[in-house]
Amino acid sequence: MSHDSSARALTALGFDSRIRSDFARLAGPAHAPARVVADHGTRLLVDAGGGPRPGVVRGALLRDDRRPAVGDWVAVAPAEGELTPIEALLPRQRALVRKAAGERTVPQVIAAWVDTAFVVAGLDGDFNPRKIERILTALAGTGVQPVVLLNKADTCVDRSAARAQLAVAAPICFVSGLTGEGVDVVPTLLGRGRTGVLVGASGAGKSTLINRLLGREAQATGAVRDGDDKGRHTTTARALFALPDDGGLLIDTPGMRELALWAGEGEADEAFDDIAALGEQCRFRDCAHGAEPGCAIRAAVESGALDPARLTSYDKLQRELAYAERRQDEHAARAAQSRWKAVSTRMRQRRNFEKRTGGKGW
Ligand SMILES: Nc1nc2c(ncn2[C@@H]2O[C@H](COP(=O)(O)OP(=O)(O)O)[C@@H](O)[C@H]2O)c(=O)[nH]1
Ligand SMILES: [Mg+2]
Ligand SMILES: [Zn+2]
Repeated sequence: MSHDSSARALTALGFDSRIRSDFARLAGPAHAPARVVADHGTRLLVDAGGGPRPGVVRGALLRDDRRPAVGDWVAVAPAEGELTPIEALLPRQRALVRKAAGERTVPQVIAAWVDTAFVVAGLDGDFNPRKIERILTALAGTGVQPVVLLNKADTCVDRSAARAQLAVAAPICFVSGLTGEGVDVVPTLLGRGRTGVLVGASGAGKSTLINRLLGREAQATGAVRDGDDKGRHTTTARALFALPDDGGLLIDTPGMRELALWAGEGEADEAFDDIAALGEQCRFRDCAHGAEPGCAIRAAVESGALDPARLTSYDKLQRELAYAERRQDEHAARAAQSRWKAVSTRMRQRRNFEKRTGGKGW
């Protein structure tokens, strides 16, 4: 591959002037910049502009808390046989992080260098507006732009009722990975070199959306797992895909229950895991642990199982977090509104362009 076409491929992968200067500062003369495009658990795939290659981490990157994640920019050495040595991690930006539930392990980076997080929720039996709101709260202040994709719109009879259940500032789009309806919002929002990530519960239809956008069965979906052709797909836990026609880059993730641990909430949960777990058992979901009947936290204090002083510091921390979230939310709401205006204009322009050119688009 020529130097030029490899440089073009890197730009399409999201390489920009900022990454270039970090790379120049941190890499050696034999290194090349590359992006981590898949994490198969034991093996990472990296792309230096010539397509995905198996990579192997070296030196300090062998430490758990230094392991590159999907989306990361790294410096790689010339390939040794099949394997490309990954020798430096460029300073990570806009990463989505979670902690393994209940354990004191290193935070797990879900995706790095993310511009837009598409929060996918299925409009079928499991539709849970509170869960969507929790994810959006966790995203506030990360610098990642949130967009809600209400998927399986083909199964939804009353869209305005579904929308009315969601009290969020982020743009809300109805899509169907099954029929393809509305899915062009993803490449329209991203565009060349920009990175999105699909997050949301397992079964929401993330992998179906990816496959629809790519026009091929790149990721295994729930339907295939139950089918009779098991093993046809190798499930890739996390992977970054280039959308056709410079539609940007999209990362698929497996479903996660632990999403509430992102961003600012993580600190409180770490020190007060036990109290948070008790709170889940209160009779009312919005229990303030005051005079409400069936409050599991107050019961624990009364039985002596929970030190009232710890409850007091937990309350204090919760109030501080809620305050910080409100401030971030106002900021996020304003940013989302102005960005959404720009996006609707771009979508309109693109539709008009396609009408004029007769292109079938997405
Ligand atoms: N009716 C309908 N079903 C869908 C749609 N998208 C996905 N599904 C189904 O939902 C299930 C889970 O999809 P999958 O993509 O594996 O979800 P993931 O766990 O979020 O990746 C599968 O059985 C899909 O066929 C959709 O737009 N409409
Ligand atoms: Mg999936
Ligand atoms: Zn309570």
